[in-house]
Amino acid sequence: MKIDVLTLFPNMFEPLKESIISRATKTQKLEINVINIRDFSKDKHKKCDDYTFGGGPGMLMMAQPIYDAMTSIDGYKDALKIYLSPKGKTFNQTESKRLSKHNHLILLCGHYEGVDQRVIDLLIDEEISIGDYVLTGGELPAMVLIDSVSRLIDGVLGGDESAEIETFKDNLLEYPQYTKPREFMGLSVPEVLISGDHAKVDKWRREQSEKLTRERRPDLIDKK
Ligand code: 4G4
Repeated sequence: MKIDVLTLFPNMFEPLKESIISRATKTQKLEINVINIRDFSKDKHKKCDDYTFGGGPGMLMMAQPIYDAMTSIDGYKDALKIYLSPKGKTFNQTESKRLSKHNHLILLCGHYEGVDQRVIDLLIDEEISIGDYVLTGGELPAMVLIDSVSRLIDGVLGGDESAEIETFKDNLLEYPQYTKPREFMGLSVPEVLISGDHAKVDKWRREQSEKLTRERRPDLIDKK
């Protein structure tokens, strides 16, 4: 998969050079391209924001630098073009799976009060939000989306790293897990997990998942 990111703050994407995502780019399962919108400003001071028509506080990102940055990307017409915005459809694991099936994503990160509406009308296919809270920019949401989608691409996770994690599988939260030692600070690993009885282990995990989901996320039970 190829992911292009349009941003005024390209340095915010440095963390993607770490760990699993970095390995995926090295093995060419994933190509991430960060494009600085400021490079496309036609203004002598590289200005990319301005006041809003109709008044009100705050600045908006101007249409022209974003439009030129977007249309400079090879194959942009066929890519899925996403704007990260608090007004978007809420992201979840189902949406992540859907996006992971695309060959080419382009992510537009807004700053200040967002972008000129004409950029959205002309170029954007989908507005996506990572949750009901406001951030200073779309960069962290873009990185959340990249991380979540990347780990679903074939070959990005290694042998011991499973993409089919238990949380949200069957719309249930994951059961508690334990590793060595058997006792820590007076707390023991539940007896059933060291019994060696796989059927009993499966039953216990299922019950724990259902109890936790009922207590913490009754909305997920309603979804089932
Ligand atoms: C677009 C419009 C996304 C982008 C306004 C972006 C939260 C999310 C932004 C803004 C964002 C989210 C400055 C309000 C950038 N905040 N929940 N901020 N704002 O996915």
